[in-house]
Amino acid sequence: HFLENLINHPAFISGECSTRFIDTTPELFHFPKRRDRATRLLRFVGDVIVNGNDEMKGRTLPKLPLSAPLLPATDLAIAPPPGSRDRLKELGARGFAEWMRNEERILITDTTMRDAHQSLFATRMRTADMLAIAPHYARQLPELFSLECWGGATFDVAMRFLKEDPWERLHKLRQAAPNILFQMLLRASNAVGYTNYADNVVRQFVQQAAKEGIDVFRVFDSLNWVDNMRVAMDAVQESGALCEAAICYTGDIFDSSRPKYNLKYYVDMAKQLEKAGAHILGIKDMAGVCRPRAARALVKALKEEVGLPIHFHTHDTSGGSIASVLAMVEAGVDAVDGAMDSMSGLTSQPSLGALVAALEGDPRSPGFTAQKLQPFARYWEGVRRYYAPFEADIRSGTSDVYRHEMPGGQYTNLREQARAMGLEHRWDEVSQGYADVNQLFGDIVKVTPSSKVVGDMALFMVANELTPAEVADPAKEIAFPESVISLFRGEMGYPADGFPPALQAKVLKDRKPLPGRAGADIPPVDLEAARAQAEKRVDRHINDNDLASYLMYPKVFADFAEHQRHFGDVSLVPTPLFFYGMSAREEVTIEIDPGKALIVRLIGRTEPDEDGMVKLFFELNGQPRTVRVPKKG
Ligand code: 3PY
Ligand code: ZN
Repeated sequence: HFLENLINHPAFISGECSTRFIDTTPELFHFPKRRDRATRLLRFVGDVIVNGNDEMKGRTLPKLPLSAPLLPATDLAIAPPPGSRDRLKELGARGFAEWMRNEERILITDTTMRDAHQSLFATRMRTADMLAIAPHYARQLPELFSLECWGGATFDVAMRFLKEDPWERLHKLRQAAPNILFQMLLRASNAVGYTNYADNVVRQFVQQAAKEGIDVFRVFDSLNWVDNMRVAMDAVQESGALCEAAICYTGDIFDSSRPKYNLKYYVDMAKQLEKAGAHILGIKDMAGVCRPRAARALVKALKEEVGLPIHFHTHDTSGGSIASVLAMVEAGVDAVDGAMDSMSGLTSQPSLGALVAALEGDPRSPGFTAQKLQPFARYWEGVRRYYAPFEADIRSGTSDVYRHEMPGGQYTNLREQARAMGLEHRWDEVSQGYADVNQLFGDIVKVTPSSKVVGDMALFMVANELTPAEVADPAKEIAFPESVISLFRGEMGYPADGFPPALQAKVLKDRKPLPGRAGADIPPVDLEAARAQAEKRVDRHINDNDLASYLMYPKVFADFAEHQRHFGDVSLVPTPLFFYGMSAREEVTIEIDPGKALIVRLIGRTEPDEDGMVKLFFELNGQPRTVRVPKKG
């Protein structure tokens, strides 16, 4: 390697090197690192070949080999034209919001890289598949309002299951698409986790996310408690990014049997959010239960009562969401979410192609044609095939969602949880349990993390054959799941009308509920002490992004760091290889840096020896390489 580096060095070739050349040219010694990277990645590939990817255990594999998704035809040599992000830089957050309000075009968010895959295949989409198409978005779709590509469940799933760094994803996407606003979903005081964090942890997280390139933070609270949103909202406003504060839509404003979720409830909340400094008002219909008539009435009332631009988010679980989106567009909503056709429908967002086609020739048309989206839909269709084993077996929309109100982003995850507990065949009972638990809990807003608690309790009831009456019965002893105790203790905040006191007393036993906001109770974290602790735990330097990951998920982060140390940056491995390995004589390219590739060919393998080790024979860029992998189980 040294000789190779030396004879290829331009100074050596041109004869310009002195006797000190070797001492003063450190790059000649760069080979060990690269070799190490290759070794670690080959170790990972070998492990997948011999043991399979852990993530595939118990799943049905697709028919292999899978063909590569077709990218749009784009001249990537041309610089991206100015887009929404340039406008934000020019106008600032308030000016941008004003521009949104005055814009006649409907503004479009594409959720494909976040909510769509969270809702369709348990958040498993990998960075490599997003990164490949990002520069095409930048050049062909600069009219988009935003790309929702971060936050929600993507943060922990990236580290936990995909073994990749969510911050690296953001960083690389940002470089690839510098002109379109990037949007994330932030669970207010729960940040990207499942319970309230200390206020300074939430602030540190927002700061880092804004620094790494998030421009729009959609902030919501899982119980619609505005007091629990202020810390996050203030931090977003301080960062200079757009603060989109969302009301979570539940129930039906016309259902007189559930008067607490009436029009006044939402208008009051919107006014509080406006007062708290929001730049944009989000309507977050996480389950997809906002019907067209309600959509129209809601936007009309909000437009009359609040001065903010309004951004509508929904899910197509019922199959009827496009009607609600169009009703909102007619009623004057400013921005809406959708997903590229092949990533839309079912529990995901409504189809962007259908929406844009519906508005062709309309004064509110978004400024591009549905046809322009087709190459993107085709690419995502190919990508989606990679993830087939994670899809829920649902063939159609279901208007049953109006009964259970399960968020689209939770649906596939809850089915995953049910599967892991051996309860997938009892899914009907789980979904009925979900509706029952909601009533037991006092008819609450259900969105992460409150929805996760409702889901945990539903699974718990099905697994333990418990009826709602038994759960409510003070005489029946029940060891409630931890998350239920935490919810009733107020660790995720409180609904406006509190929890039902009798059940709260039963769940908490002799524990006391928190007197107010959890964040006011949790002492600030000493960030430098946490960094030192994390450094000790993972035995390497911890930067501010790593620190944010550690503060959110200490164990998940530590396990991920360990995986990284052993196997390197596996986000570089193409998705079929990552999940399904490779067969003998197959050749795969792993691009480890732009323009720098490892060409890996599997030549053959041995049976496990007496120590259970399998030898794999590869060709790496034409050179023979042997990897020894322990056969598990
Ligand atoms: C999340 O918080 O991850 C959601 O998608 C909520 O809808
Ligand atoms: Zn959603």
